[in-house]
Amino acid sequence: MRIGQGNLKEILYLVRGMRAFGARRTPKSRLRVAWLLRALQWQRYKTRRDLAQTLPLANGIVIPEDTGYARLRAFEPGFLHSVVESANAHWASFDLEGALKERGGRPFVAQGLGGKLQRNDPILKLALHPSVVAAVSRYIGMVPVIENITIWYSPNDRALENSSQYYHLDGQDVRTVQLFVLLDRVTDENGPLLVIRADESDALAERVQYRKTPGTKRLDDAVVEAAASEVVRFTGNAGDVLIADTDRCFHLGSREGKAPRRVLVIQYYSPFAFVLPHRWDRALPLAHLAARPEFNSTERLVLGAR
Ligand SMILES: O=C(O)CCC(=O)C(=O)O
Repeated sequence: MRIGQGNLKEILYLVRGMRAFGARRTPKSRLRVAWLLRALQWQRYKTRRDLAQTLPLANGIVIPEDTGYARLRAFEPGFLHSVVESANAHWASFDLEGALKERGGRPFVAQGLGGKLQRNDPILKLALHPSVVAAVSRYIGMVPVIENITIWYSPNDRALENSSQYYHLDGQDVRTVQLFVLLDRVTDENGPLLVIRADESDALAERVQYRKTPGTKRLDDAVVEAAASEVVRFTGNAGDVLIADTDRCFHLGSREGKAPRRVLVIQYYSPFAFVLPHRWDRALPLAHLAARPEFNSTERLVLGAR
């Protein structure tokens, strides 16, 4: 058998590890690799999976399997106000000018909060809220880890080729749940996040054999929108919350507009995500908190304990 250049490249990814290899596969193939990654750490997977089943769903917070997203209206406005206030206080210490200069090819800059949050910070209270953790755990199929908590600032000042301004899947795992909190009012002029429901995205990803490689990861608007019954636009007021699976739902955001946008993003996925190392506890920015006595055992797993 002749090994073509494309196959050779994939073999090299396999040599780098199952996770790097799995990240580049088509949807069904990714699921198979994901299962293998879970099987290789079976006991750790089983602990998280079994615990997920016992966490009670509450406050009507649930991520539907078919849409893969939900607007979250369960929380008291006062609580969400304190989340926005805390984000604004963190933002005040951010060197925006410096970050914009180092922006590279990204349509937004991000302030990582992972290393800065304390137990009593409303942002961490939201991230670890039992009803959020239960809903994300049930949807992902195990107690997840928090990848990071960040504030995104999108200047929306230009179109950037081959960027997240075009429809894509994140491809970090087989399911990644992002909880977005608007920090300012967002209209169609602020480059809002656009999301396609999961079942329609699944069908499209399968049809086009979607792969997260540089040449194939962005899809034309026309192709995606022809396959969708609706395009959900995450516009609204400061404190509005959307929760969405960006590994399953095609999405885009930060398109060129008339005004910037700031969003707080809490991102959850399994510790077996393709983008994490085998020792995820050494890589996750909130994992250092997992040793603190003020967190319970479920919270420690979410923070990144092994
Ligand atoms: O809202 C945006 O700017 C795009 C977000 C995005 O691509 C993502 O969450 O992966």
